[in-house]
Amino acid sequence: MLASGLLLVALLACLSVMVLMSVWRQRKLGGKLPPGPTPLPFIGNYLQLDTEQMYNCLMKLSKRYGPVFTVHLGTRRVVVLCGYDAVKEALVDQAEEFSGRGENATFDWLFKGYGVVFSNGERAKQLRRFSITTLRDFGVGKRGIEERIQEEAGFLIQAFRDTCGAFIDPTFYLSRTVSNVISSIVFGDRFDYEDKEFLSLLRMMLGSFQFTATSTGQLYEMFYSVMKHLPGPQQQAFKELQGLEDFVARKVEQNQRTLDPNSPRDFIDSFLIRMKEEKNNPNTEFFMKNLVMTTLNLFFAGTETVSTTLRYGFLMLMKHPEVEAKLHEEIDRVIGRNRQPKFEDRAKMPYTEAVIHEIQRFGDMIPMGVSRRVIKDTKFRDFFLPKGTEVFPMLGSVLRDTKFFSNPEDFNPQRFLDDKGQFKKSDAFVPFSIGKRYCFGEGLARMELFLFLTTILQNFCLKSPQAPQYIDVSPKHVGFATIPKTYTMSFLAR
Ligand code: D3G
Repeated sequence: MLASGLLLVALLACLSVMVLMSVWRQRKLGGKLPPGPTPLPFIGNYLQLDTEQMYNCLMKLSKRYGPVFTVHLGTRRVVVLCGYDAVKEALVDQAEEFSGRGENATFDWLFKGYGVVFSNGERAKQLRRFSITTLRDFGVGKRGIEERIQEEAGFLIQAFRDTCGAFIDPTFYLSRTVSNVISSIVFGDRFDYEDKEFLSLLRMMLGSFQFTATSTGQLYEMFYSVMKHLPGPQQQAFKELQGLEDFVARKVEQNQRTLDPNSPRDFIDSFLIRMKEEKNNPNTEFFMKNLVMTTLNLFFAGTETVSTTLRYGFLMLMKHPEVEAKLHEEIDRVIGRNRQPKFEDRAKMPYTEAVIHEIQRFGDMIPMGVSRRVIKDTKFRDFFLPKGTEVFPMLGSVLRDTKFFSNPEDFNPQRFLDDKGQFKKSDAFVPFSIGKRYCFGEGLARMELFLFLTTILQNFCLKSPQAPQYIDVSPKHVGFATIPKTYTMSFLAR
């Protein structure tokens, strides 16, 4: 009895010392966590949030608590950064501290910390460096990939011609074309547009990407530890992600059987060769799991983001026919009808450049960013963020920051032009994020957006079954991603 009493006192004393020490450490670092609504046990701030519109709810909270505040998504403590200043001060001015990766419950179900996108520390660093170098080796940023994109654009034009002006849902036309560019790099070849397996992979990417944007997808971000065991749409998303992993794993096996260490055919081969080189390094990050997951990262991110942007872009252009007309004019004047667009043309096409920027700004592909994490105890403004704190850089709030973009809810390419009609950069244009973990596919994405958009408009007029005033460009879902409403359109040969 006495012994257990003493043990209890000792335990309590220990606990108090630990609490005091952590308070003292916080004081020493100056300040405390950013303010925010009081969380309840387990559900956090669930009662203050609406999973149908997480972005809007968080922005509403920032009106009350300021541009830097704390929110609890279930048991996840997240610091939210709103507006250009807060996001830039964190991701750029304190780049090292904010370079960790936070959670994405849906994708983490599959990736479990492996691969280049959803990983941390030395793993993320090594895989990022390898990915960038290897993409370059396979022509990214050079003529090689430009020619591949031009060729693929040619196949898309033919596919649209074959529709003979019928109204179609452009989703898979665009995703097949976009996906074939990254597929050529990671798998060494494009898929045939009639390939049934290809279409099923594209459905799996679209399905799981859309899920992260839905209300259930955002609810899953809060309560994944319970929901992963329950029936619901999340199980379908898991099936799709698993299907994608299985496909990549089969591709890797095929490559292994036919590998020539002296001449890598694709990203997978290059990774296999690096695995051999490092097989005696006990700390290597170049092993099978990272190979499969990194390849899937590139395949997925390289497909879904650009193709969703183009799909949203066409809807915006049909809503604003005067913008489409000016694009046609610039394309006819600078490129003409008799040769394929090339990336160099961009320098002479400020209007097109402005439209692409406005499509990306308005489209707001990843509104809350891919979540980050501070990798050490961090003093930020007057606050203290303990090591490991998750951070949401609200990219959408930067893309709509009124200090940079007036009437940000309007689609207006003029905002990216000066009074002489020259292209005007904006520091708040951050669809690829900023800082140490910005999107390293940015260069490839920009080249694809320019070449696909100009080649399509060189050959077609866009036609909606609805009059412009009835076209709804508000998103279908906003969660991890922004997803445009489903629609049909026709491509009329010019
Ligand atoms: C999704 C699934 C696997 N790997 C990457 C993604 C993804 C979607 C959007 C982005 O990454 C941002 N680059």
